[in-house]
Amino acid sequence: MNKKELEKRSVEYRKRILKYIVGANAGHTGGSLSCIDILNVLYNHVLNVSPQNFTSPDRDRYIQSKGHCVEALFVVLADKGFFPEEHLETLCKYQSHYIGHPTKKVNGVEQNTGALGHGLPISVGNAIAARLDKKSYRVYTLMGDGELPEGSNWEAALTASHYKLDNLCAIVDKNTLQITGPTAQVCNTDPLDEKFKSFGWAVQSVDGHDVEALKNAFDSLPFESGKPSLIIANTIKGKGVSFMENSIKWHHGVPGKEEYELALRELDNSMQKAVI
Ligand SMILES: Cc1ncc(C[n+]2csc(CCOP(=O)(O)OP(=O)(O)O)c2C)c(N)n1
Repeated sequence: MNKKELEKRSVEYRKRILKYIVGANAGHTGGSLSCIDILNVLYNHVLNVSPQNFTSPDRDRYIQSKGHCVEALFVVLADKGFFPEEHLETLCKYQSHYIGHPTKKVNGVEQNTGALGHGLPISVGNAIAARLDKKSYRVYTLMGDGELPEGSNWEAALTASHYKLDNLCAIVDKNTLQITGPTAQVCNTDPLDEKFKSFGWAVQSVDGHDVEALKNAFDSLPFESGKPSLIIANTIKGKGVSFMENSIKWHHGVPGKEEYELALRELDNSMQKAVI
């Protein structure tokens, strides 16, 4: 997909994220809107994953460690044909498999996540398995910057460089806010690039809403032979809806009727800009 097509797709995904969060009256709005451009580029440009090859041992693995932003993942999986989009009308309803965190009961979900700090360790295991099985698939995991204080991430980061896992790519959706406040105030992880480099990783920072920059970063993997790669995606929590941007309230805020209509109007306006 070219830049314009990806940008239009992102706007469409943002509208659907809001639609299903409003329908469920629950969800992680801000963090889903911050990571959706990353998921868009992953699923429409990078990953060798489809409903047809999902049981193949050769498929790429995508593990969404920031599992609370499952709405972004579900919307993209539906778009890629893993399940009919109408299924999302059952999001968070009694007995639905479409719950508030990824579960393998949903087609296309690689791992159950949601307890933060698990995606990177599981991804390291998958990347080691690829080596042992002599497979060329890549493993990708998406983390939040507020997730990084979990100690398991740093054990995994050490292990990844120890085993020279250059088939592993972690992406940090660095929207600088977490659940209770700015990440820098809750538990500062900056300077993130220096920390990961000192753990033996190769690091690139990009604008996480610039689909072209994301494509270029993913296309140049591994950043260094013999090292795991980290993409620091600088993003805005709530991106695309002005009154949701950079606001803690929207970590798991659900828009009311008027807010939803206003958000859709804004997104429709940005769709027109994306078309030109
Ligand atoms: C082990 C664990 N501790 C606490 C939580 C509760 N929790 C849910 S979201 C969140 C903040 C995560 O922040 P970040 O990773 O930056 O997410 P984003 O801002 O991208 O939504 C927390 C602490 C959790 N899901 N798992």
